[in-house]
Formats: sequence, C-alpha cells, structure tokens
Amino acid sequence: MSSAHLAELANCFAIDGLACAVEPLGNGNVNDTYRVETTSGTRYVLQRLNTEVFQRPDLVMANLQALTRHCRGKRLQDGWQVVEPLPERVSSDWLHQDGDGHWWRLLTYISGAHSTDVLSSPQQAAEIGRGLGRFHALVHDLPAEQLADTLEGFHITPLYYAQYVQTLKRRPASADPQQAWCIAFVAARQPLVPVLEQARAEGLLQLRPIHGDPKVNNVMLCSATGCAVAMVDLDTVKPGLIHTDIGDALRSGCNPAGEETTDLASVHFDLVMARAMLSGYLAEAGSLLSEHDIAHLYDAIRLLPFELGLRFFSDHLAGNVYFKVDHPRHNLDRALVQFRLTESVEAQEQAIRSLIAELTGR
Ligand code: GN1
Ligand code: MG
Repeated sequence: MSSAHLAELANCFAIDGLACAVEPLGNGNVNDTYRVETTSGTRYVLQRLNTEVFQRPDLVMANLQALTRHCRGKRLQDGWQVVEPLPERVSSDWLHQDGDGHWWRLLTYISGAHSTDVLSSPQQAAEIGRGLGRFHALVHDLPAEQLADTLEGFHITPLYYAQYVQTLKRRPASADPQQAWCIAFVAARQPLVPVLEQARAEGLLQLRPIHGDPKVNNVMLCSATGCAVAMVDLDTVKPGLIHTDIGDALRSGCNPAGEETTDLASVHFDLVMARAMLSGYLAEAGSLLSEHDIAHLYDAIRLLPFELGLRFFSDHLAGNVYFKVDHPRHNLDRALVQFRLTESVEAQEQAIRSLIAELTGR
C-alpha cells in the first residue's frame, strides 16, 4: 500500500495535525504496523489488524479500552506510559474499515523510547523483566471478566498439540530430515504439553490478565535512561496464566541469537540474562506469586519455547497460513531455533531451578 494511501487512512482518525509520512514499524509476524509522522510533530502508530487471526477486532479494541480505563485510574510512576487508541474523526469508532474490508486502528506512540530484538546486557534484561513485572502489577486487579477472549486457544498448548497431530495426519509424505527431526522432538515431549493447563484445571494456577506476547521488542526502553517505560502490542491482552508471559519473555530475551537466526549452534538459554530478567520481574511483581506459581516457573520456562516451536512447525506443515513468512522454509527455521532453545533449557534444568529458588527465597 502506498505511503499516501496509508496517510489518508491515518487522517481518518482524530489525530493532531495531518499525517505527512508513514513508514513500516517493527517486524511483527501477524499485524501490519506503521509509524505516522504528522504536521503537528506528534507521532502515532497505525495498524492493520490481521482478521484471519483476530476474528473479532471489536473485542480486541474493547480489551484495549478496558485496559487503558483501568490504568487511567492508577498513578503511573517512573514515567510509565500506556498506549491508548484514538477514535475515528467522523464516527468516533475505534476501528476504521477501508474499501477492501480491512480493519485499521490508530494508537498513541511511546515517544523518547526504543525497543530491541536481542538484549545487549544484563542491565537491559533486568529492565525487560521489570517492565513485564510492572505491567502485571498494574493489571492484576483488572477483573478478568472485563476482558474478552480475543484469541481462543492462544497459549493453550494441548490445543496446539491437537491441531499439530491433525495437520501431521493430513500432510503429504516428506523425506525432509529437518521435518523428521522436529517430529521426533515433539513426540519425545508429549508429557510436557499439558503441564500448565493441568495445573490450572487442578486449581493450582489461576487465570489473570496477561499481555500474551511479551517478547523483548514489545517492552519500550527510555532512550535517555534505558529504563522500561511501556509495554506495547496489546492485542493479546486477555485472561490467561502469567506463566505464559514469564516463559515467553525469557525464551525471547535469554536467546542471544534471536528468533530469526539460522545459526542453530549459537542458540542457547543464557543464565546470566535469565538471572537479570527474573530479578527485575520479581522486584515488581514477586509479591503477586503464590507458592504454586513459583513451583511452576521452571515448567513455563521450558514449555514456552517448545510451544512456539510447535506453533511454527505446525504452520510450516500447514503451508504457512498463520505467521508471515519471507520464504517457504521460514517457519521451519524458526521452529528449529525454538526447539534448540528448549533443549538448552532442559540441559540446564537444575541450574534454572536453583536460580528460581535463590531469587524467590522459596
Ligand atoms: C507473533 O506478531 P508478533 O510478532 O507480535 C505471535 C506471538 C509469537 C511471536 C513470535 C498473536 O507475535 O504469539 O510469540 O509472533 N502473536 C500471535 O515472534 O500469534
Ligand atoms: Mg504481537
């Protein structure tokens, strides 16, 4: 879509001034995101929601509003900012539908801040952890019933596994050695699949508002101080297990090679980063964790890279229908990274469990 067309879309919303330049922002795997520059100097974020994934964009917006309403009632400290949607100029709706039927929204831009795909220091890891902890502390008292389930089955590993088994049955026979390796890898970890869902069913873990996608580049860092100042990408905020957030943040931040590498030998779970990230998290949100929450942290750290690897691998087998890809083997490459990371977590199980015990004092 041309920059002029995108600017026209941005001008449909109640922004300060007029959109004068629109550029792609970030590298999301699902929605299309753009930064909007305006004649007033205020920047915004324009986004086309992927309605193959988010089939009820109205509920995504309702959740975002519930969240911003909740946060407005709080005193935000340390320069913490919350992303807010802007209404359409004419209708005051939160979404704009273009001539092709696509749904667009416009959000405030977190200024004076940046994000990173790969962490460069333990200090940065601590800030990412602190950011997620701050977010959980901020939303923990937002009643879960005020949030719709915008993405049914999201982070329910047994459902991903069931879909995978179906896809596997339907796929054409292949002699690809990497596929065969992935299939054996998943088969060997069947007992891991239900760990969190089972604990929830037994009443050990409770549903709470979660971010849903706290990979490191969704935490904004103040460009002047390096401190975490906001969490962005709030489409997946919904009731869930905070374990999925903690596991997801760690699988994203503690792999120095990043998600998109093809150099598998460089993929590993970095304990120094994990120590920093968990310390930052616990400093903000440690008091929210029960004994059972803590007892399941290791499982979450092992499960989340496995779950994402399974999601990527399933999507590869299904013909790349969910995640955006640059080439036909992209999701297979991504799956191999996450499975390699899972192996590295498993190889360090005792050290990770000791770290959790040391940092939580329990
Ligand atoms: C997707 O689109 P993006 O990059 O924000 C995905 C996450 C994955 C992530 C992996 C709604 O997020 O669950 O962890 O890719 N989001 C959705 O990079 O499926
Ligand atoms: Mg996302």
